Amino acid sequence: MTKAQVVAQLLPSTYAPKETGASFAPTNIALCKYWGKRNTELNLPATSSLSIALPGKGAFTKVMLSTQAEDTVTLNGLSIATNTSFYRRLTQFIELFRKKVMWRLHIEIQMTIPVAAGLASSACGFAALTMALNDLFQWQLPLRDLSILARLGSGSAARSLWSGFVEWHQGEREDGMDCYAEPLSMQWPSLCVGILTISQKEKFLSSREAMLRTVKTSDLYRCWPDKVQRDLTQLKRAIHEGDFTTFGMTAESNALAMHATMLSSWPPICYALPETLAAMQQLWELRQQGIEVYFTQDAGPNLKFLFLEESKPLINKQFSNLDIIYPFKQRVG
Ligand code: 2P0
Repeated sequence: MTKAQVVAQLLPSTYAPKETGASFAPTNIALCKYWGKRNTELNLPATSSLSIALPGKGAFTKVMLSTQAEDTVTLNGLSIATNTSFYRRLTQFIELFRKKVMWRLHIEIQMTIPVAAGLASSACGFAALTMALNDLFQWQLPLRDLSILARLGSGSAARSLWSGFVEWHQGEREDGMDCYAEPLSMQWPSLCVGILTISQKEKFLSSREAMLRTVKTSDLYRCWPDKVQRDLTQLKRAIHEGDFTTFGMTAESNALAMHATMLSSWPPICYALPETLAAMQQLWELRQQGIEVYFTQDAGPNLKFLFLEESKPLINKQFSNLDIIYPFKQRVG
């Protein structure tokens, strides 16, 4: 099954562009991670996952028909060269939807987060692009179908179409038609996410490569699918009951287990920097003092803290440079 075959199943048989399409997609932080694929062509994950969207942090994307000989892309106002992997990844995705050769596009992306520093820039990037294309080509597809299309660009993009908690179902079908995300209805207004930026440098190894290597070489990876299943159930129960201790503990343990599978890969993969470990130690000390704060970490050295509003003053005292976000109180775009 190819991407083009999936696209053909979902899109209307004929469609035509209007002048401009635009959309915003928030970035998402996984509380139960996606790590490993059952199908690399369609980005079908080995397990389900669960995330939280970060309002105000993400991608604003505009797509326009262009008269240029090839597609053009700008990122935060700067033109992207055609020989970069960023350009190639985007235009390969666009190619899936181009009915007529003369439909050349100009794509303008404004990111409010650093690109490729483990803050899920590809997730919000491909989600915003998919929704902007839906607007441009007037497909009028439901979000569930757009989630499937966004996944073809980047797995975690399947989760970036909504605010709040989002679950991405692993599905079983070979064509991935049952592998989409959907939002959970539960809200948690006092929940805070604090971003501790340790480095904004581009990661040394892409998530895509790192996942492949982990699945191929890590002995610990065999335990991962069972761990995810348990964590997912536990997280959903904790969200439902407002049980912050179980929520934080499960998210932190899930992230640490994912990084353990990477450390046990060969060659080993370690996204943490010395400052990452120092911050973890500092956070664990705070917890020993009775302050409920947990962390999660993605494919980069930065940490995302999870805590409730009531703990904010004490946490801010120790970590004065935290960028604090209220996922359920702020406007999405
Ligand atoms: C996640 N990450 O669940 C996990 C946790 C990074 C660590 O999804 O190959 O950029 O495009 O499907 O989506 C990053 O992986 O990988 C990711 P592809 P993607 O958020």
